[in-house]
Amino acid sequence: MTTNPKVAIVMGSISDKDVMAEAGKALAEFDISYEAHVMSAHRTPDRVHDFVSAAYEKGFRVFIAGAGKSAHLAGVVASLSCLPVIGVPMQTSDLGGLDSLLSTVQMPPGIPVATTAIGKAGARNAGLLAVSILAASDEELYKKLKTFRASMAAKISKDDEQLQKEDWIVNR
Ligand code: RP5
Repeated sequence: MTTNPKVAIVMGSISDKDVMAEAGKALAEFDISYEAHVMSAHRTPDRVHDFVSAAYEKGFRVFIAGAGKSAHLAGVVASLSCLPVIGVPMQTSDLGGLDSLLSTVQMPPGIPVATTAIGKAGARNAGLLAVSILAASDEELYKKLKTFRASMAAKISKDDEQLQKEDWIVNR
């Protein structure tokens, strides 16, 4: 946790912590400060209301909201703030996360939530999307993001080179 956080990561339960940590890690790779809190749309609606209503004035610019099952957290956050909201659907034991995904993604017109993939991949992408949103008005950050993408592409090229050297069944 650092000073002047730009991103607020909220999660519906402490059981979401390990997944949502991926969002925090992605932000940390770009030196983006963030705060993370547990608050539930269903169990602590007042806490969600109070935190989200005060967020813009405190300097937050993006929300990342992760929740599972009837996952209303991202939608409720979006209903309370005009800041961009990225929703991360949690994997669940009963329906595999399809429940969380549909609850998060199917927002009615007017109140958008940018929904990522289910689970850890989605949480990482939520962090990276928050970086993109902030980078749109921050040239330094934009350059960092381009360098990050270029290094990912370079790794793919290197992996392909390596694959060609291997005696692998597809290449026979
Ligand atoms: C949601 O219900 C949380 O986001 C969590 O993913 C799910 C289960 O919560 P716990 O029963 O583990 O607290 O509100």
